[in-house]
Amino acid sequence: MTLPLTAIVNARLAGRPGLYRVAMADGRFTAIDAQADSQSASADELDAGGNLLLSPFVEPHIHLDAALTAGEPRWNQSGTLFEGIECWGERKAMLSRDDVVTRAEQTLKLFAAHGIQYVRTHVDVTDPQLTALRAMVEVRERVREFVDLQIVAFPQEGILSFPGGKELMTEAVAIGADVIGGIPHFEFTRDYGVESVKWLMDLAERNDCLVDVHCDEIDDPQSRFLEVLAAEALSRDYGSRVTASHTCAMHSYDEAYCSRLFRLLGKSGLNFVALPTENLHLQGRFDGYPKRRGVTRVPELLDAGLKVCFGQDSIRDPWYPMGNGNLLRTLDVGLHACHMLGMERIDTALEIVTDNGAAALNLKGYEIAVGNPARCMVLNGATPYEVLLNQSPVLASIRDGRCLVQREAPVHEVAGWS
Ligand code: 17E
Ligand code: FE2
Repeated sequence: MTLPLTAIVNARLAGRPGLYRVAMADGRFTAIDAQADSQSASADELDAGGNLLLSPFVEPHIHLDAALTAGEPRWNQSGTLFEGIECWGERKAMLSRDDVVTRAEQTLKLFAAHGIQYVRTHVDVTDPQLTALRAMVEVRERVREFVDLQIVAFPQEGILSFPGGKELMTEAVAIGADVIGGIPHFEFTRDYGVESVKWLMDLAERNDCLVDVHCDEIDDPQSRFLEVLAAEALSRDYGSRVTASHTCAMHSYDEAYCSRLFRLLGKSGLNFVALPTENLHLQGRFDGYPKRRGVTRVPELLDAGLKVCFGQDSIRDPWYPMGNGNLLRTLDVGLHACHMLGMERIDTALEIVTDNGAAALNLKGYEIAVGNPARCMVLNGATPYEVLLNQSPVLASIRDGRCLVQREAPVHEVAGWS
């Protein structure tokens, strides 16, 4: 472990002109002062070099139980969600505690190296042994020094459509899941889907848990479980604690339906997670040309005042063979897929992978502010635009006053080319 820092100097803060000195002690921020000029850093200070200092990245949606299993026991040939679920069913039968702990920790280490300090993982609980869920509860403790981990009880094969589904969800909460999940679009019938959403909201309320539902991850414009989730959240006054993940079908809804839906969404105050790399890959698979992108209506949701964050969803698993832990890659893809390269969108783009993720996870004390835990990262660039252009891994990640990651900015010299 590195020695604690006393300050970060020459930092740029989002939306504020000039350079700042951010002081810390005992793992918390103690002062944030504007600097008149650039300063040199002493041995226990970090020089941000005029780059952006932000709160850490938040990964709001990853399946750590399946991470790093791509190709085991076979590759997903069709690239559909459904073949992914079949491949995973075969791999799931081979899970052990050590297997899950090893792969989850390898993945979290990769995330931490990219400035992520908060992670929400979905863990499949349609397993009578709950092997992965039990292992993940252990992992949550083992990694505490490096990342905060939230665990979602995720019923991959359904709550009503899987034998003992309700009992397994209930047991997962008793074992230590933080968040209640669901998958209404994959239940056998529309009625099961509706009932599953009501049932999981009851479970969440009873146990004072957050909610994060895989909702309408399908190119079927008739998949309308988001309205059910939003109405349930509204009537229970639970909206800020509820997240709708994927909502791909919204890409295929017609405008008249969306205009009614958005009225409800605005009232409910739900959080949204879009998974652009994953859903570009999985959706549109039943289309000829033109092929749908399958990414939810991100700019429209943001303009309606709702919080949307981006997650990676998968890292080398039965659904998606790629992924490197760098949320800036996911952000870049998402901004392209959603027509969000206008300068106003670029200026606020980093909020999607920081503040909006923190809202979905209901994080407290996340901001860089006096009294909060001294957690932050230095990005390679003085502005969001520069950060997006550079596409470089974070230059530093600081957690509770200690430097977890520090690296040089990549150089772009070409030998002999002056
Ligand atoms: N399971 C699911 O239902 N959808 C996904 N995108 C992944 C797992 C990765
Ligand atoms: Fe997912």
